[in-house]
Amino acid sequence: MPYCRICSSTKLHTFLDLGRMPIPNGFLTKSQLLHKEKRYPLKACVCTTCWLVQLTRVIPAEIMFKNYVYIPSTSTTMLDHFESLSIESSKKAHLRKKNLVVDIGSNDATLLSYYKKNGARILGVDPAENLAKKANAQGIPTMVHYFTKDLARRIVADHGTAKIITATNVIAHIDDLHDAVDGVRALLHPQGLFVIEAPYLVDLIDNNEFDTIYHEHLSYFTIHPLQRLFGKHGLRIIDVVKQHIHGGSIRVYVSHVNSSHTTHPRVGKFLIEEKVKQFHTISTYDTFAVRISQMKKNLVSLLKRMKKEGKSIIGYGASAKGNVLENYCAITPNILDYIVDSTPYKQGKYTPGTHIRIYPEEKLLKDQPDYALLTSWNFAEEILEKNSKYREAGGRFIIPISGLRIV
Ligand code: JHZ
Repeated sequence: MPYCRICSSTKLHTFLDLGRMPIPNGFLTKSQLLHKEKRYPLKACVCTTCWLVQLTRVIPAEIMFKNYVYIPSTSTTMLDHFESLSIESSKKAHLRKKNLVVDIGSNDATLLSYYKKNGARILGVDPAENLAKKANAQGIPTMVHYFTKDLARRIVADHGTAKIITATNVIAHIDDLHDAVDGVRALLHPQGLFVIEAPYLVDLIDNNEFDTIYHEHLSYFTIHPLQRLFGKHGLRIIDVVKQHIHGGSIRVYVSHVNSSHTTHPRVGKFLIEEKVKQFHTISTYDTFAVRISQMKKNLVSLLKRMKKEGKSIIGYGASAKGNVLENYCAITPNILDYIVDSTPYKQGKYTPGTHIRIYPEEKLLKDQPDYALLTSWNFAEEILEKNSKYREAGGRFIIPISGLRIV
């Protein structure tokens, strides 16, 4: 990436190299294990002009998103989260029945279904053919498409402007942010709200959540570069609300510059805090990289010691971030006997790069291994609670991120 995606500066400082890895959701069937997998460099840099953190290299989107295996709807945490997002945003945007809501990266339409329940007109946009097919079959109109300015104009011509546009965990996936934000501007009702959610870079760095850095996530946001981005396109951040989800995220509300929405004082507070916490200083990023390589050493030595003592270990959660952790730390079937995961699309397959077999969650209680490495650590509360029987019978979870610990 020779230029910053937001401000076009060439002043990019590379601070993290996680090595060469396959794409994070590139799960394999048994027969695909025989073929050589394609690996891509995974490096992060920071722009020292607008302080956007980004990957140094962009993998073509078609390789990653045409057929997508991640769905949010198998988690009750995600269902509750999306329901509360729909309630909060509807209130802020004064959403009325028959107003249009468009979700960019609508996945299996979980979020849109809450707006539909409340009488809004809804439209999903997602490039994943398999997920769009499922959503359309469930009565949620979904266009198989990337969100672009051209598409936004087509939607306006066919459906009118949108009172709410949502983009949860998708803005980080977009390479041409200027075109997409121009599209938002064209599609957004004069008093409408664009609502994005993305992992917050401050939490990512503070809690050493390096496994959120993977090929799908091209950018890692603080408010500062986002404000610069929206300002260039006649849009304004009116509020930022911290979210617990995915290790710490930001929900950012954006309106037209001239809308009647007032800007919440929280926005200014986020901007000040990011400066105070030295997110505009290169050493913050360099020291993060040093901590990550130490974390790797600590985790690998713990797992190796447990294996030496004859303990059985499995993985919990075939998440994309789990695949980053396993590839970076070379955690293979020599260490993890298998992984359990609730996603039907992943079960029966093997993890990219490390080739660990994935089974349904029930196998954990049946086999009662000594330890489960919680690679979906961002759902620790939900997963620990649902597996209380495993823990009562002596099973332990190893939580690798945000301070290595055993619970
Ligand atoms: P999870 C995804 O990343 C993909 P991933 C995407 N790129 C993105 O931006 C982030 O989310 C935010 C399983 N699980 O959400 C389901 C159980 O097995 O951390 C999932 O495979 N049992 C769009 O893949 C995985 O864990 C459970 O009880 O890193 C969680 O994946 C629960 C709650 C989850 O995201």
